[in-house]
Amino acid sequence: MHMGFRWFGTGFDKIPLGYIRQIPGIEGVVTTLYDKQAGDTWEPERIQTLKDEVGRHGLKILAIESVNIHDSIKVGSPDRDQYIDNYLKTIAMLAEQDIGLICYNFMPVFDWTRSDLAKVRSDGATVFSYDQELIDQVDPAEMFSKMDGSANGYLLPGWEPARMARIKDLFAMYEPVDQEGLFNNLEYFLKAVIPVCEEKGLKMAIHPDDPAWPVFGLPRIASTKANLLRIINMVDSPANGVTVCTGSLGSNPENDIPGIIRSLKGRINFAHVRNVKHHGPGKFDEAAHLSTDGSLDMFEIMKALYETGFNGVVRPDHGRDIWGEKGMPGYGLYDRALGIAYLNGLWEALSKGVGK
Ligand code: DNO
Repeated sequence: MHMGFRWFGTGFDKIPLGYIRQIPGIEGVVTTLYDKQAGDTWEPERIQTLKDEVGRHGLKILAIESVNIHDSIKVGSPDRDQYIDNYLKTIAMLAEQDIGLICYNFMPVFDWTRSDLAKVRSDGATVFSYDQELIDQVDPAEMFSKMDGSANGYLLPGWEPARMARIKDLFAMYEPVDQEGLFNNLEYFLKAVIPVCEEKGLKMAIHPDDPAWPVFGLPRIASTKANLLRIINMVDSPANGVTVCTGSLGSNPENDIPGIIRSLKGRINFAHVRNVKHHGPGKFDEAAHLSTDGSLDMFEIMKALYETGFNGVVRPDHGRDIWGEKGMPGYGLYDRALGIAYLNGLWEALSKGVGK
């Protein structure tokens, strides 16, 4: 297991790399060129500068999260090949600098969605929360200002203002795309990209839908065990893998996460490990990583990873805002560092035979 911490880059993230370096057991960061738009080609100099900056702090780039996919690829428009071509160039340039993992998603219009970015808990911490009834009352076009207005001045991942400004056009663009259409467009993309990944020694890891069901009537294709198996079988290669995001998959209590991990054996290229607390259908709050703070059994999750021989990159995920920190919602330092300490503890116990 290689432990990482998501860091959005200088100018976007206020957590110093030197602080990240002090988290016990940390190996590197999961990062990106945050100013790049979906469809752009990444320049080698920019990648090199990022790598050098991270390296100066004794850290590695463990993964790129994300190289976002242009909507033309997701929709299957005639101009998609040009954007796939740009993606292939970016893959080649990342691989050239020994970066071996890309996390991406194939969600239409919205990446992750929440109804509240700062729900106050009984312990005084704030967390992300989701309530389908509240989401059903929101006009999708208002969604961006709602999210942006409670982001503490940060740019939220997956909520690029330039894209969100075109939200009505985006909805129109996805109008003809149903679930099967989206599956087909993903398959077309993977068939073009995975052979190049194999050649260059880089792995792809699709991120599950968050929450794990369709929102605003848009199709979603990465939210169940059956769908994830279908995706990895589209191109049967270790380079075509999954990001097991326990919080995203775990938003749906019907998803048995240890079972999903076992059935994806060998094809989990990245793990985001966090907890959620269910409050009934379509309703959940995020939680501290600890099992007893939420509804997921984190020991069983780590055990499934351990027993299936997982040796990939892991990162903690959204944390609570605690101890007065007003960071990027979900991405503060303190609670995610606590999450790492806990996950490392579980892993050490597993590697010493506890629970056998
Ligand atoms: C949200 C994240 C997502 C994730 C992308 C991967 O906090 O989990 O934005 O990074 O879906 O492409």
